[in-house]
Amino acid sequence: KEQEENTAERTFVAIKPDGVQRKLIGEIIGRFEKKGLKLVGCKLIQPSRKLAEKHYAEHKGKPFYEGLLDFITSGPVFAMVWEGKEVVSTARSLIGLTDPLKSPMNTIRGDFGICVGRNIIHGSDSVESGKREINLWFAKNEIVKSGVTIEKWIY
Ligand code: ABT
Ligand code: MG
Repeated sequence: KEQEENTAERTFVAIKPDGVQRKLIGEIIGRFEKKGLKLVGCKLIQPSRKLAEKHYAEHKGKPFYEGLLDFITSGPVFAMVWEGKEVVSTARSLIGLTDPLKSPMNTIRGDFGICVGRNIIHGSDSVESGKREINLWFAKNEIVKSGVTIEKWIY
């Protein structure tokens, strides 16, 4: 029971076209796994313009919006769902700040990025955004059920 409560939170994480092209998928999955988070869904997907528009709806009208859509649809994206205790904020900590140059070393963006418009990876910014984004990118049957594996070495 306690274990169910600890691991129930989920977040949507996506390695953007720059991260995929730079062969960072394995490195990034490794960092999330080593932290103790659990991968419950993943796929390589070329996002449609429509999916990108829905994903970045909050930025509609901003000066960088069209360029952002061009970028995110420019190549394959590695979409993932991760599960774990406070996984939304934990994932954001592993990812770092929006601007890779301001992001500390030992974060993904701090270690691998230079430019805010090529910041390698996305992570949901709240539990609510996480639910919305997981529903947007994944069908229900593409995510494994909670509690299928027991994480007794972590919780
Ligand atoms: P995402 O994980 O992509 O949502 O990034 P994050 O939440 O850290 O930052 P936000 B503010 O959501 O940025 C979304 C994308 O827009 C890009 N961007 C943002 C710019 O290019 N210029 C800007 O001035 C701002 C604020 C960065 C993010 N993605 N990329 N690529
Ligand atoms: Mg964001």
